[in-house]
Amino acid sequence: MNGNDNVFAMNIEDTVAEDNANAWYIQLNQDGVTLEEGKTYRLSLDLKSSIERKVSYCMQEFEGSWTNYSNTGVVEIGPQWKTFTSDFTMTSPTDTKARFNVTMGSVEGIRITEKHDVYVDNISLIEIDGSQAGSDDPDQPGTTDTEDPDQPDKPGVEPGTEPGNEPGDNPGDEPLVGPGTDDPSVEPGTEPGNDPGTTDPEPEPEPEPTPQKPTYNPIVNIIVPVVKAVTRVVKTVFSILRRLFW
Ligand SMILES: [Ca+2]
Repeated sequence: MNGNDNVFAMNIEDTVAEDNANAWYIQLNQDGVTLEEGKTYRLSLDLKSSIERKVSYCMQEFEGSWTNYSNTGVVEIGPQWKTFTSDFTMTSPTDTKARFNVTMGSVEGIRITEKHDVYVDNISLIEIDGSQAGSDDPDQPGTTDTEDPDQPDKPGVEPGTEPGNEPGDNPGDEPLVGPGTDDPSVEPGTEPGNDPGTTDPEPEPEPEPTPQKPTYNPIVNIIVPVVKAVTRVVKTVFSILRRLFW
């Protein structure tokens, strides 16, 4: 792991897992985020990777059903920065310990053994007026990505085509932080996803977002600098992986 220019950078040698359920082996997490029922939020972050690969990100329930609150999922990234922005309405009961995550393991079960770097920057979550949400269709919360205008040579991902945007038919509805592994050698307590007793691999289908009455609350920054707070967590996870697999 090495960072520069206040960018989170993760050096990955092997994503280890052979299945998507253990894609969380490599993950950037921020816990303790409050999402209030009925409010609409705009989640945004910048991602790139030294190789073409897939990662996923979302705001989700911590443990329980691992509900994917933001309806976001897998995105394709590469050497050029991409900005991903998704508006979503919190349709579940207010959660004061929601988790933001960027999942960098074997997303979609694709194991990567090529050494590479994943970079994350400018993570933000703000409350917005529901009428400002990026999609007119409440069934399809908008997820868009924006290329760096200085480097426009990379093909984009069409908004709405990423898995995870449509509830009900894709892995985005699966817990992106898996209920974990049956491998008893993974230390309990260091990664909450590995407790087999607390999770259900088949979470409840998410209720469809409902249009919200416009609210006029000021925009509130909820996540400010995530990177420093989570670096230690990722280091811990990574050190566990190293002990287990190298
Ligand atoms: Ca930064």
